[in-house]
Amino acid sequence: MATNRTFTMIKPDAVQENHIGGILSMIEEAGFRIVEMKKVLLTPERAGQFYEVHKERPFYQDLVKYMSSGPIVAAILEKDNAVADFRTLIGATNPAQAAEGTIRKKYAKSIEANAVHGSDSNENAQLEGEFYFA
Ligand code: YYY
Ligand code: MG
Repeated sequence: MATNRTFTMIKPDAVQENHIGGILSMIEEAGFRIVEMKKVLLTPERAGQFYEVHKERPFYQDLVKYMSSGPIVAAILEKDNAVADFRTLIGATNPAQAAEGTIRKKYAKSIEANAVHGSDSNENAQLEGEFYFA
């Protein structure tokens, strides 16, 4: 089951600019089923916990501030090969390097405000999903 699921967030800039619908359309058109979904405003503490793996990185403080700056949409997605296929669909972290047809190419504004999150492994997909939908 876990191998066929991934976890995503639509980040504050994309929510603020009314791109929830456009992004969910790209996700559904790519064959993902939305299993769970909710809109949430993270506290800085919760955002910090979510990105704890990055806490030694220079961008961590700014990332926590950004991710708690407005509501996000959290969702669990299902599809064969969900984790890898979703990383392909979202594109590179830095939108300047994101391929044509990817969500980040279309909607990301910067490396920080890059529109969407996608889990990087089956294990993290499980943990990240539980973080919001325990
Ligand atoms: O998995 P992904 O979101 O593509 O990138 P990560 O390397 O896991 O970084 C998480 C998050 O941190 C990224 O989506 C934006 C932000 N970030 C940043 O602001 N500046 C960087 N140089 C690298 C990442
Ligand atoms: Mg990552």
